[in-house]
Amino acid sequence: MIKLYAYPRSRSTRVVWMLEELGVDYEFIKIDLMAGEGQTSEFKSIHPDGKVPAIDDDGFVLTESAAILNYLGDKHPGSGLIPKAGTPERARYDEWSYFALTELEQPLWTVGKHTFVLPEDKRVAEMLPIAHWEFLKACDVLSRWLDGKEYALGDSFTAVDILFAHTLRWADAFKVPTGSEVLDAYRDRLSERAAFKRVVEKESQFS
Ligand SMILES: N[C@@H](CCC(=O)N[C@@H](CS)C(=O)NCC(=O)O)C(=O)O
Repeated sequence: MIKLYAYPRSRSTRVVWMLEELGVDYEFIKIDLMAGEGQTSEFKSIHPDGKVPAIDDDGFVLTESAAILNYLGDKHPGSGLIPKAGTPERARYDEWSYFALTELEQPLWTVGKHTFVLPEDKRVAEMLPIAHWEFLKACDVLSRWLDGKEYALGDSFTAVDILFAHTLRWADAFKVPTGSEVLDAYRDRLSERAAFKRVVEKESQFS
């Protein structure tokens, strides 16, 4: 069974969501980041940077949330959660996945880090206006792409929707507006999925 090293409402939520969409059995192993469990030498032998998520699939250890989604999707090609490699659909999937991580998540995480994540003496308040501006710029691009679409790649839900919806839910939790009714409706629509409700239930058991 896949072991998932996770902490509720962190980037490991993306992997919980993927596993719930796939209907794959997994063991949720809580790494209490707030209690410093990420920094033990035991956990660092799994994730060298002491972060979540990480998975152990029968001895194969993998980190980085998006890479884990791709690995799981490729392992279950019948799920349709990731387009087949070597197709234009996969290229489009990759394009928007990289956008999610580098254009959308990055400025939002900068806001998070310099508002509540980093120790107070490492926070730089002057970075916040530019990070907000960059996030809104990325939201505008995504909003125009999603307008009129049910999902990021069109008619069917894929793992890139997990990256987007999770990031947009973080924005909501961080009280950072997207400036887009399209994005807010998309986030709320995806949060209604049965698999996501199971994610909330699972994480509540470990909160
Ligand atoms: N790029 C990594 C980022 C992982 C990451 O930063 N995880 C956070 C939780 S959301 C973490 O474990 N932080 C603990 C720490 O920085 O010590 C991914 O997407 O998996």
